[in-house]
Amino acid sequence: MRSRLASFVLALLIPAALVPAAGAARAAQPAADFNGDCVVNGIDFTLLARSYLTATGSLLYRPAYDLNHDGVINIIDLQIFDSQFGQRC
Ligand SMILES: [Ca+2]
Ligand SMILES: [Ca+2]
Repeated sequence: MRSRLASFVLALLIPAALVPAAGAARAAQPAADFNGDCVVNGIDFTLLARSYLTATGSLLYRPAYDLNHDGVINIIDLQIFDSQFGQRC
């Protein structure tokens, strides 16, 4: 919840059209947005690439990058990533 002071300051600094209303629904974050910046781009690809061809038990395996949750980060996850590339929140 945004404080009244924060809302006031935002109203002074940012045009109203750019400020979401308090409680406004936000589009769902794509699963492939690994760094949480609300866009699936090359940065997320770099993160996935570091764990490519790893499986559960590997030090480099990251569950978040296993987009189909099968315990392996491979071409299937890359295809899912590709289908989400460019998506935004
Ligand atoms: Ca991202
Ligand atoms: Ca997988």
